[in-house]
Amino acid sequence: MSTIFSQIVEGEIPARVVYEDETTLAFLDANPLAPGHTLVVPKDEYERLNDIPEDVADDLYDTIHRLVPAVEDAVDADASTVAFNNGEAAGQEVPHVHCHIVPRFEGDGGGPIHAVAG
Ligand code: IU
Repeated sequence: MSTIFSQIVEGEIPARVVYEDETTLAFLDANPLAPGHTLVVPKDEYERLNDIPEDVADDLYDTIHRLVPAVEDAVDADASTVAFNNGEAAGQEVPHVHCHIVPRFEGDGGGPIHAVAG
């Protein structure tokens, strides 16, 4: 059975896609912790970070690297929390690697967003 994020990749479930290339997709989180909260995923399904082959990991990092400033600019954020919940005990709910880009604002009181979760 494919993950909900694979279904988004396949266009079977709607999402607000903000970036797409051959190997990665980025879309707005359905339950944002802040305006502009974005998830970046590899299009192929891997459960944990270390399941990802190196070439795909490189592509994923490139997309994150490109999107962090774009997301911050889009919502005029001061900074961002960029995080993976890697494994169930760490709060990973969807077993398909995803990077959270959570815009942060001076004085938002969110601390480091311990356990990034909706
Ligand atoms: P986590 O790191 O696995 O806990 O994060 C899962 C995220 O996926 C969480 O922020 C949810 O709001 C988000 N999400 C989503 O954007 N769309 C969905 O259909 C589902 C979860 I299910």
